Formats: sequence, C-alpha cells, structure tokens
Amino acid sequence: MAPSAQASPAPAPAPFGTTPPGVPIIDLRSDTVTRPTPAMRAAMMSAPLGDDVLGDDPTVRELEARVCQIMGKEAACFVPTGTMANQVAIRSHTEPGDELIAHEDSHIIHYETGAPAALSGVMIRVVRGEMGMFDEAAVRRSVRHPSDHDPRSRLLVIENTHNRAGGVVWPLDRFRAVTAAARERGLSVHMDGARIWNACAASGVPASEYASCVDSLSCCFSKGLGAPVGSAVAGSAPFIARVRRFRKMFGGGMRQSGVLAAAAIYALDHHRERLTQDHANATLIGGALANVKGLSIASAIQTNMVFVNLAGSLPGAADFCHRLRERGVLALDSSENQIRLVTHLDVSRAQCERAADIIASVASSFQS
Ligand code: TLP
Repeated sequence: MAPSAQASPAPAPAPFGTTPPGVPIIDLRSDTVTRPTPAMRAAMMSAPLGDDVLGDDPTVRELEARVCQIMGKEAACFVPTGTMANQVAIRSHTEPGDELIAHEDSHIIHYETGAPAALSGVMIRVVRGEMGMFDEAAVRRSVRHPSDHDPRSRLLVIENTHNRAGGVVWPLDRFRAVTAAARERGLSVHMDGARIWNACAASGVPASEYASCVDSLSCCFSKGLGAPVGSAVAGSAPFIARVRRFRKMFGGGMRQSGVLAAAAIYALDHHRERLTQDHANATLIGGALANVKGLSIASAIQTNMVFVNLAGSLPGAADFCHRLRERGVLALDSSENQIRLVTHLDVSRAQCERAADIIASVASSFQS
C-alpha cells in the first residue's frame, strides 16, 4: 500500500531541561569543563614518554620538578585527580583512628564521597567560621589533649581558594597565623590547593608563600589552568615517598602519563596569568545579577566563582538550572535555593555577558 500523503508532524518540543538544537551553550558549571587548546594538544602529542610507575616518564618528572620549584617543596607526585591528591595526602599524614580538623564546608567533607573515612579510617572534627575561614583559637580548641581515650589530633586541612565559601582567598597573614597555631600544637597541615593558582592570581601572593606554611599541598591542573586531567601533591621527600605508595594502593599509578603531564606543564606556562580575566568575568556576572529582583549574590566575588541565591518567588535551584539549560546556560545547583556559576578559559567576556542576561531574564519571568 502506498504511504498516505500526510504532512510530517511538527518536531516534538525538546523535553524540559534540555537545550534545543542550535542554541549555543555557555557552560558555567565548573572550570573543570574546559577542553585542551590546540597548542596544549600539540604539547601532549610531542611529549617524551616512559612508564611513570617505574619512575621513568621524563615529562612527569619534569612536571613534578616544576611543581617543586613553584612551591618551594622538596618533592612532588603527579596524580589523576584533586580528590586523589587530597586523599593520598590525608592517608600519608595519618593512621586509622586519627582525627583531622577541617572547616565544615570543606571539599574533603562534602564532595569526596566519605573517602577520609573509607580510605584512611580517620575522624573529622569540624571548625566553623565565616567564608570558609577560621582563626587560631578555633584550631587550638579543636586539638585534643593526648589521652588513652581520645582520637589523636593529627592533621589540619585548609582549602585555598575555598570552594563552597565562594572561591574565597585566604589572606596570607591569616593563613600564616592559623597554620602556625596548628603546627605549634603538633599537627601537620595540608592545603587543598585545587585552585591555589586562582588564589595567587587574585592576591598577588606567590604560591611558595602559602606553601611554606604547610607540610603538604595539592594543586590541580584540570580546573582554571585548563588541562584535561591531573593534580599534584607536594611536600618533603619522605612524605612524597609515602604518597607514591598510597597512590599505587588507591589505583592512581599511571604509565605513559607524560601525555597528561605535558598538558599540565603547558598550562603552568601559559594559563596562569590569564586567570585574572576569569576573575573579571565572574565579577561582571555578579555585578549584572546583583540588582535583579529575586537574585542575590551569596558572597563577595574574589576569584572565578559566583554563588547566586534564589528568592522564594523563584523555582528551586534544580528547576532554575533546567530553565537556564533550555536557554543554553549551564549552571550547577549548589543547594536547594542557590546556583553556582564558574568562569574559565572556555567562556569569553561576551559569553559571560550573555549568560548574565539570560539568567536575569529567566529570573524576571517569575516576577509579576
Ligand atoms: N571540585 C569540583 C566539584 O567536586 C565540586 C568543582 O566543580 O568545583 N578540592 C577542591 C577545593 C575542589 O573544588 C575540587 C573539585 C577538588 C578538590 C577535587 O578535584 P577533582 O574533581 O579533580 O577530584
């Protein structure tokens, strides 16, 4: 039978929360979404390689040496992720049953799947404080006296920039005072420096200044620096020897990982100075949204993050993000009534302006 000559049906509308075809996407979910640039890819393609688990990948060695030089530390170890960097550091500083101290909003508490408990068997004692920070007194109060009954206070973990607090930079004098108080009480100190590069670009403080206050640090190449993969841990040589052992135990020993380390070296050489552009773009978005009815900026913008509170007259954050996605703007819901926008090297100033317009127009559509 011949097919009936019916008009083809109108295309179904895109389901709620999807971006219709043809709508350009501005991805502000995280600075982790960047794709390697052509020049970075070229650096990866031409990197000399070896087997890093056997210790002879020259490009990984070069990256680790660069990190030592930048941070003023004796040794460094390349790892796949920021989470692994923090977790091998925590495991290397502690023994099961020990306690670490961290701010209640820390990444290691909220976003690392309970790994300190699962992988290191440590307890976490939280400290509180405005903007992801705390003071010496809070550290002193949290350190336990040695006793047969108590867990052993062993480690302070301090995050810089502080993610959930809004990309906040620790002022160097405060950072010095807090870390010194911890060390006086016999704690080791680890800095979660996933975005230490942003902290340094914003404050002008060299990374080595922050690093000199801590026993170990993690830093990521896969966030604002724009490498596809990779983080590092830095510290003393004996500490990093322990880190290497736990990296292997946690499944993070990689082989021809120089192909990734090459991207990180390229990022260190070419993408650090430009971070101030991301900060300016975040400030631009914050400024554009500050006076929009129903929206308020959660904290002063210091680096590349903007946390926006949604008033009760607006949909919840997950729903709001779906509506933004329909207009091509990708954001994350950071709580029930808050969204997070992160600027990075794959979004231009013009795209940030456009994203702010779209967010304002979605918010305004709910105001009568
Ligand atoms: N943070 C991610 C999410 O996990 C929230 C993001 O998009 O911001 N420390 C800090 C302070 C971080 O913000 C992150 C990533 C990590 C560690 C972990 O890095 P990865 O994702 O490489 O394991």
